[in-house]
Amino acid sequence: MSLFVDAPEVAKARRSGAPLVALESTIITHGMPWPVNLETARALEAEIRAAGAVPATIAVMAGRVHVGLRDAELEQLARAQDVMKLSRADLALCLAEGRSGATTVAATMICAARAGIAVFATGGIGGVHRGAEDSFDISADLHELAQTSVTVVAAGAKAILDLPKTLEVLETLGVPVIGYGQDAFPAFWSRDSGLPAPLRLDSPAAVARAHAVRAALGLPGGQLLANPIPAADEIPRTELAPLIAQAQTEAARAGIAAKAVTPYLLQRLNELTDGRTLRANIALARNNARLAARIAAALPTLPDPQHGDPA
Ligand code: PSU
Ligand code: MN
Repeated sequence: MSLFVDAPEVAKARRSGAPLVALESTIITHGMPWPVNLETARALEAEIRAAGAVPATIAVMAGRVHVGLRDAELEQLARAQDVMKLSRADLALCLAEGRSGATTVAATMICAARAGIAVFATGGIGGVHRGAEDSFDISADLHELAQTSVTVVAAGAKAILDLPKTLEVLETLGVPVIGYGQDAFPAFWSRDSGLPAPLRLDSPAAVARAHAVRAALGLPGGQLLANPIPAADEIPRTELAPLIAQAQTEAARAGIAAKAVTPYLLQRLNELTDGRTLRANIALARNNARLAARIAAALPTLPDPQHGDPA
C-alpha cells in the first residue's frame, strides 16, 4: 500500500494537468481555534479554486499522507484535540505507527515535493525564536527550505520570532528570500518588518521562472516568497510590539517550550488583541493562497538542463 493517497479532486487535477497548490494542516490544528480553523481551511481552498488551481491540503491520517482532504476529513482534523504536530523529525514515525498528524511547513514541503507539487501556501513560516541564544529554538522550517524544492508563499516569518536572526539563518542556508512587490521583508500581521527582503520579484510568472531555474541548476532547496498582508488588513508593527513582548514573557514564565511555543504565542496574541491578530492571520493566509495559485498556473516546463541548446 502506498504511503500517499490523492483526494479525488487532486487525482483529477493530475490527469488534466491542472495546477496544484499544497496547503498545510498545522495552521488548522495548532494555529487557530475551532471553528475559525475549519472556516479558514475551507476559505483557503476556495481562494485557490477561484484562481483556477486545485488545492491539496496535506495531513497524515491513519498512517497515510493525504494529498488533498475531503470536507469531512478537513472537519475531523479541525475538531481533533490531541493531533500530532509533525515536522521532519516526526513524519516517518507517525506513518509507521499508523497515527494521524498535522503537517507543519517543513513536513508539508516534504510531502508536497514527494507528491510532485511545487507551490505551497501558508500563513508564516517558523524561524528563529527570540531568546534562541539560550533556548536554541530554531524552526526546522528553515532547514527544510534549504533542502526541499518547493516555493513557499508566506507573509514572511511570524512576527513573534526574531526576524533579523531568521533572515541571517536563511541566508546562511542559501534560501532565496524574495519580497513580493516590495523591498521590505514583511512581518506577518504587518506589511513591513523594518528589514529589507534580500531579493524582490513582482509577478507570479517571475516567481515561477526563478523556481524552475533553481531546479534546472540542480540546486536543492526551495524559495520563500514573502508576500505582505493586504494593507486593509494589517496591524501596524509598533502596535503589536509590546503585546508580543508580553506574550513572550508569559510563555517563558509558564515554561512553554519546543513545539508548544508557537501555538501558545499565537493564541495569547489573539486574546490580547481581541481577535485582531487572528483576523489578520486569516486575511494574509487567503492572500497567500491566491498568489500561490497564480504561481502554480505560471510554472513553465523547462527543457532538461542536460540537453541544453548548443553554444
Ligand atoms: N502559519 C500560520 N499559523 C501557523 C503556522 C503557519 O499562519 O500556526 C505553523 C506552521 O505549520 C509552521 C509552524 O511550520 O507554525 C511553526 O512551528 P514551529 O515554530 O514550532 O516550528
Ligand atoms: Mn521550535
